[in-house]
Amino acid sequence: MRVERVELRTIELPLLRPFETSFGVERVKRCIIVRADCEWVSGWGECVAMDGPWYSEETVGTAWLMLTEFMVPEVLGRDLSCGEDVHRLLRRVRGNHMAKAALESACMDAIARSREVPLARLLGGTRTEIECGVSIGIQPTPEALVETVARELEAGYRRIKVKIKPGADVEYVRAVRRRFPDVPLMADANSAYSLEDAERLAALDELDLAMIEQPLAPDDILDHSVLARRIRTPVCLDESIRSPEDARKALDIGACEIVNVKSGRLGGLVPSVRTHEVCRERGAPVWCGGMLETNVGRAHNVALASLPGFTLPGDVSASDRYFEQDIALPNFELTDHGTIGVRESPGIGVEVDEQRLEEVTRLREELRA
Ligand code: OSB
Ligand code: MG
Repeated sequence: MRVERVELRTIELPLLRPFETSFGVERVKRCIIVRADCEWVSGWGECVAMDGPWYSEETVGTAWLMLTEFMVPEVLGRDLSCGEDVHRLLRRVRGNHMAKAALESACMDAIARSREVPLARLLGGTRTEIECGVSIGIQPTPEALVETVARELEAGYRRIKVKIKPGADVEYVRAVRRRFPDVPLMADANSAYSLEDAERLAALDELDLAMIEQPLAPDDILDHSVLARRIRTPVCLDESIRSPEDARKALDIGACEIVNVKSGRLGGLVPSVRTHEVCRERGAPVWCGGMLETNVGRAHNVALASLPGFTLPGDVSASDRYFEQDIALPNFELTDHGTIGVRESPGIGVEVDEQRLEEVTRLREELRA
């Protein structure tokens, strides 16, 4: 199946609620949507790079440049039959994983559609539904956080993750734990701490957290292995794990017990599946992270989370938490037992609403073979 045309769009979609992390507040979702036209089918992908280089080095602008100058030209006119083909064509490009993942996942959707199989099955997924958690942004007060958690539990989510930063950590999480003694709870620091804060982080030990996510710097797997020995809360790595090899090394030196798998960070679905395998071989659970995706990226996440090693509820939540009107349908909805059903239609299982996409498009470029 030959890639004949690739269309890139930058879109802007207002978020229903602002989302605050240790690195800043997001109010509008600005991202790149990739459409790969391959003979008789089209595939869709989403680039999770954010406006600024706060989560990783990549931004919407750098991803646009990498895609148009170096990545799309590599795949145009090429014949693709599996995900590895795309991965191989882009192997020469170093880094820029989010840009790479966007193009790779659009091609994967096209491949799955051309074979008339769900993407989940193409990836090796075995689940029919995935367990869902929520990621709650930093709130103005512990009381406001408790109220937000109560609302999400009411909506049916089974695991609560709260964002923390110095000044909004132990006291906030403790307030949640006091009100909900049994709820599966975790905290995500997005690299806001250093090893010198070990004592502060050890104060979380008594709160019975399922894990603490990415307390230290993205490039510091080593210090995480030291921290992991000083606190009782299990460590999960997000930003630090950029390849299956990173996961292997982090697990082998005891830097973490759990890995957050995000295809944007790992450079695509192919390396995500491999990372999942590496963790599975070592008995380490993985879960699927999220980056406030539209239904295009969300559909890819749901397919990925259907793999057998995704044994913990992830940050893949229902569509109605994010946008008033998404760019693709149908929306993902929570079942009465706190899960999302894995789509059974070919490809990612959502169709892009072209009119809505046009409304929210700010920039568009078309590249042909
Ligand atoms: O660290 O997991 C993170 C969103 C943007 C950047 C980083 C992260 C997140 C989330 C949001 O936690 C999860 C979601 O999509 O709901
Ligand atoms: Mg995280």
